[in-house]
Amino acid sequence: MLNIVLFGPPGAGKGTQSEKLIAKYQLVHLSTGDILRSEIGRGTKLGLEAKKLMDQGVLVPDEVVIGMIESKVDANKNAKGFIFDGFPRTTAQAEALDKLLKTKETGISMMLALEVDNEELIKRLLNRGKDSGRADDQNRGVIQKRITEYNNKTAPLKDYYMKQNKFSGIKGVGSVEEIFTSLAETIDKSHK
Ligand code: B4P
Repeated sequence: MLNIVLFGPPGAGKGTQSEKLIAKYQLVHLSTGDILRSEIGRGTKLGLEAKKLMDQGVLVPDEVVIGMIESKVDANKNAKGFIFDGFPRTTAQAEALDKLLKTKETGISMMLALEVDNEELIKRLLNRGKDSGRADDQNRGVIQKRITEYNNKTAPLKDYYMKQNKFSGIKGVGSVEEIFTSLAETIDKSHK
């Protein structure tokens, strides 16, 4: 199986690149952000609770997102592999993911990290906020909070995957096509 963790700060282009990667490698896309937004859209209890946190730019509790990922992995038993987009975001989530994949006799193949500077991230997210309707993209303070959450809780995962020799950093600034080419080259090199 080819199981990729697509990593990077908010607005790094994880969702954008995931779409292209799933088409090329026929992987199942698991985005915790998309799953949470779908819960919000349906007005579920989980969605209502998640919305309060997401609108403030803080992470949703680990047990909630871990449970969501477990049920999605279980629902896709015949998948050739997965792209985990926006998950894991904390060490507890990374450990839970390793444990879950082990029970399926598989594991993470690699972490691909999109590297983008703060100024570019803020510009992209404010720009998306103009027409996306996403409350978390419309306020500079909330965007800054998401970046701080990333630096405090998510960035340490770089070490977690580096220790396992699974980390690759990719320049995330440039055209969507250029970045996709770099990602595909890195995947093809390590997964023949
Ligand atoms: P997410 O939905 O994961 O979103 P994101 O980090 O904001 O965006 P992404 O990196 O996917 O960027 P995109 O491609 O869209 O998270 C939202 C919230 O959900 C979190 O703050 C948190 O509260 C909660 N959450 C989600 N997962 C969680 C977890 N595991 N644990 C706890 N809480 C969780 O790109 C952004 C913009 O840039 C787009 O407008 C795009 O068009 C543009 N763009 C992309 N590539 C570009 C390029 N090369 N050049 C110029 N612009 C580009």
